[in-house]
Amino acid sequence: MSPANETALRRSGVNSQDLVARLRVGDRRSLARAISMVETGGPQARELLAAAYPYAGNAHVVGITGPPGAGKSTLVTALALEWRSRGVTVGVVAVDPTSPFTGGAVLGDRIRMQALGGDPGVFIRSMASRGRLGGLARATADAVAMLDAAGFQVVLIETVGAGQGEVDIARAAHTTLVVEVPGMGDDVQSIKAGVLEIADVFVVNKADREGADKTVRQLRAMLHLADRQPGEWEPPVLTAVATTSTGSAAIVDAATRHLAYLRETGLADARARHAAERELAAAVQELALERLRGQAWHDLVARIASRERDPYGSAEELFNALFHG
Ligand SMILES: Nc1nc2c(ncn2[C@@H]2O[C@H](COP(=O)(O)OP(=O)(O)O)[C@@H](O)[C@H]2O)c(=O)[nH]1
Ligand SMILES: [Mg+2]
Repeated sequence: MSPANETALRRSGVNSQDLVARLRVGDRRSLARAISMVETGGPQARELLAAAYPYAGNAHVVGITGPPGAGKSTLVTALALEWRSRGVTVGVVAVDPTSPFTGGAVLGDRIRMQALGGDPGVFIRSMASRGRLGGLARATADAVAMLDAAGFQVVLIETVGAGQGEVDIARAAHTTLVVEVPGMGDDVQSIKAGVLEIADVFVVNKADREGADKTVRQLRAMLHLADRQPGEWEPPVLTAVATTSTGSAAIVDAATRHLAYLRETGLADARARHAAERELAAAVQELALERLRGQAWHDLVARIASRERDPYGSAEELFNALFHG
């Protein structure tokens, strides 16, 4: 540990090894604190992630994405209850800022979610921080790692929308559920291409409404057009009424089958290697920027802006100073 890190840790009175040891034996306050620390990022977060790293990698990470109001949070609750009924522990990370987990719930949602309250086999966390270097995707992946290290067997990530940010977040998941609702339009274009690529399971929620069958047919027809190798995973299209937990068992079954498929085909290992590469690249970038952002950095930024210098030569100069200086 660098002297600067030691000072930072002493000041905050937190020892990463202790904190990880406590969250691993089920201390929820330590877990909450650890997630806050990784959300903030910086040297302390890295210490903590390093200490937790050997204990993570066991959870089945499941992303749930889809448009606002599709019923993702309600579905997360229903799925968590289903997994719990099978004796599986569940962590939840809600990235959706309008999520009822963060307080935006109508009464019915709160009542349903109370079914999860007080259960030591469930831990729900909403992501707050936006400012971290590397962004929300990194902070989310690190929060997932903490829940994973704490021993939660399934970790659910709720994200809204279909932008690049959500795709990045979904990459942290083994299995991605894409939630649609009936009446999304007759036009297949209304389903964003990016979402199609990341979907391992489609859920047509609000199947108590008119048009669910049609939406299912459209999705299946679209999936049929995709080129697939023999034996390749074909995303099932399932229906749900999240408010009554209808369809939860079939969704949990499909997610479980998808994980088995990833393991049997060796894709799970390949994904783990890809993830490791991304993590290493991100860590190198974070560390390099942190070390390089001194006075010389700001001088260079000003000179590059005025075209006195160019970014490539400047980067080389900074690196040379870092490694040989
Ligand atoms: N009719 C019906 N309403 C639902 C269903 N699932 C969720 N809702 C309602 O849809 C609204 C939005 O749900 P929420 O879970 O917050 O959606 P999110 O924005 O995707 O997380 C809430 O009022 C839910 O009670 C469903 O299957 N059928
Ligand atoms: Mg939500």
